[in-house]
Amino acid sequence: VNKENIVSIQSQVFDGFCGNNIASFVLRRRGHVPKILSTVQYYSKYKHCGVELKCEDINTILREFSTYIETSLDSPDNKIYFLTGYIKAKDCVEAVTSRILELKKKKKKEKTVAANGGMVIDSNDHVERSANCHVERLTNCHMDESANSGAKVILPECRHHEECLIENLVDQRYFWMCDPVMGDHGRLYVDSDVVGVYKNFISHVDIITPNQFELELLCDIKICTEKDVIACLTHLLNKGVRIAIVTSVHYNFDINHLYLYVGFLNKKKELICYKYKIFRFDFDVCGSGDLFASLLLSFIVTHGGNILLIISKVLNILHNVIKNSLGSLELKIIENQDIIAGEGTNDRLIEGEPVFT
Ligand code: PXL
Repeated sequence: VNKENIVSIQSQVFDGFCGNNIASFVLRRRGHVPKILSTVQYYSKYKHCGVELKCEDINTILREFSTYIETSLDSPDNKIYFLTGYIKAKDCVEAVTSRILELKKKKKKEKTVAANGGMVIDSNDHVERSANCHVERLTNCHMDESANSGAKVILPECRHHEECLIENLVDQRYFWMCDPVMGDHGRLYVDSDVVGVYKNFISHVDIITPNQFELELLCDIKICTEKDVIACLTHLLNKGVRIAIVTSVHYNFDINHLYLYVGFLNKKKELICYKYKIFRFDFDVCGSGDLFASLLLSFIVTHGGNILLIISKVLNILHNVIKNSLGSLELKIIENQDIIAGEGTNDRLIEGEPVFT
């Protein structure tokens, strides 16, 4: 019996690569058996003509999945991982999030029943998460600051630090990775009222992976400096998100690089934040975010372990796939399938460095 249930809810296109066209290939090529729900069937990511699922259709399919989970795989060991991406309309985002939260409630009850010898204790996840979540300072693991360039280098033991372990940060039995796909570079490609829905449901998300524009929308903060990024990540974590990752921060003072930031709270509710400096290719093709999210989910499901190392590996794969796609209008997903299926360690890893205020 396959106890790993990965559900990917994203767009599908007739031509090219984005959304589920990427996620279904990446997840299957890496050995998973994902369940795929496509919220729209468009011509391409450049031409949004085609069919959009109605929220009733989404409800029908996800209710059926919920019944399937309850009846045929009725065991607390079953793991469910949701990956959500492009959803165009407000009522559809609401339908998806409501079904995810319903199932989560059921799974939580199941766990509490098992842990209490049959007695149901209905814990309130939301309150439990956001209580006492104020950020006092930015902390870090041991660092070596003596390196000649003055650059901060993370020592290897940091990688194994308990507070960076994915197992300690999220409940892997029931997990929601939300890529709040809304737009890029100041342009929305979903209905504008979708923003408010994501804001409302954000406290239930385990990992959120917005790009810079989407992070600005979610937090109502314009990002110009690192301080702004920290303010945004802090905002999301205080709302209850377990791990916040912004995938593509670009600064006017450094046009040759993009920055990825990852933030989470340690047991003392202090912010732990790391950044990754990424070489910026002259490649402005959507889909890199979709590739990042599906690879990240795969590594989390298969390996677990240190989130900082997982991000390094995923960025390593992404870097190589983009490098090999330069000059094309599409990510070359199929041509790079062996890189995509790999462990991301064939090159020097892009390392995270701790961020302080
Ligand atoms: O890559 C994000 C994405 C997903 N789905 C559709 C898109 C885009 C970006 O343009 O158009 C349909």
